[in-house]
Amino acid sequence: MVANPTGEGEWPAEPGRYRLVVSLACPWAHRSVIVRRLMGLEDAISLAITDPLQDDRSWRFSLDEGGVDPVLGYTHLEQAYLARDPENGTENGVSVPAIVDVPSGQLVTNDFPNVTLDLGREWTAHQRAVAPTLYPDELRDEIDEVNEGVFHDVNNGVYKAGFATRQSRYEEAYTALFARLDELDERLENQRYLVGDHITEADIRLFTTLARFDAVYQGHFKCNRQKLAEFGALWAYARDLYQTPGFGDTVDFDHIKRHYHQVQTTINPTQIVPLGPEPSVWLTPHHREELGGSPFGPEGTAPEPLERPLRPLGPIDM
Ligand SMILES: N[C@@H](CCC(=O)N[C@@H](CS)C(=O)NCC(=O)O)C(=O)O
Repeated sequence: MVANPTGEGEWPAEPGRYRLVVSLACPWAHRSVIVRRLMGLEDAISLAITDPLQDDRSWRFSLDEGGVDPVLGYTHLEQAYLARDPENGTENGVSVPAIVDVPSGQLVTNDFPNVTLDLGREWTAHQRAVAPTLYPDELRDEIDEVNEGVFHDVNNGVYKAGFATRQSRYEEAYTALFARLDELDERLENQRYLVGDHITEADIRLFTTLARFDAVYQGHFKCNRQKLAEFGALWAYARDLYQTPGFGDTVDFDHIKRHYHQVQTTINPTQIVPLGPEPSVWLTPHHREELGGSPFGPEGTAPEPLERPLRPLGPIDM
């Protein structure tokens, strides 16, 4: 693990100093995009969006003019890893999310679970005034417990099923995944959010997998006992979050579908990208307000709507 941008030590929380590099396809990176939005850290930490399709040097900035990230001046994220450690910087791969120190061009961290916790905890002085508390002290044990099960069986579970090369491993992952989804579905029948009455880190971690479920995991990763849209509470919960500012406006189905179906050619050798599902189903009424709770806490408010989409849409998608 590399150092985190904590308030102390080598990497102080300093507005304008860091660039968050993500792929909008990646569920682990997607968490950090949501937290950055919910905390109102857009002006403090800038965002770089990679091409959803890596090349042999991994994540690249080919969506930017000239194929160069305008802030870092890099064509590939690996350059930040190598700026930090020219000898061994990429020996463990090049992954997103990554926080890069702009003045030195060095990778600060790619430790994804801590990136979101840090954005919530260490950047309080720079957050918007009415930002929610995503990891409140009194709920930490419960959030950690939920996250643990969700990580192994759901976030990572879909990958274990999808990349299994033995039938038994696939079946094991599939069984654990749907057992956990059934449990979450039941938990969410009478409560609006996973832990407490407001959105927490636990909801963000589950949401990024749910957002990809019907578009990718149920077909491409063979997680097909049923679609998310065939669950009751879980599907309504996912739509509730999607319709909350910071969630749906950070979901990019084009990047998501192209990344998995075109990059993971051992699973999808034809690289055909499915056209469905129709994204408007995410906007249907969910009626979850009837369960009480409030998304951003007693004092918190929603982040402002995005002035423009996270990335330009258009011919670049072809
Ligand atoms: N691999 C990271 C977690 C984040 C992750 O797996 N990101 C994926 C994208 S979803 C990635 O960048 N993988 C490297 C690659 O695809 O080249 C870690 O375990 O620390």
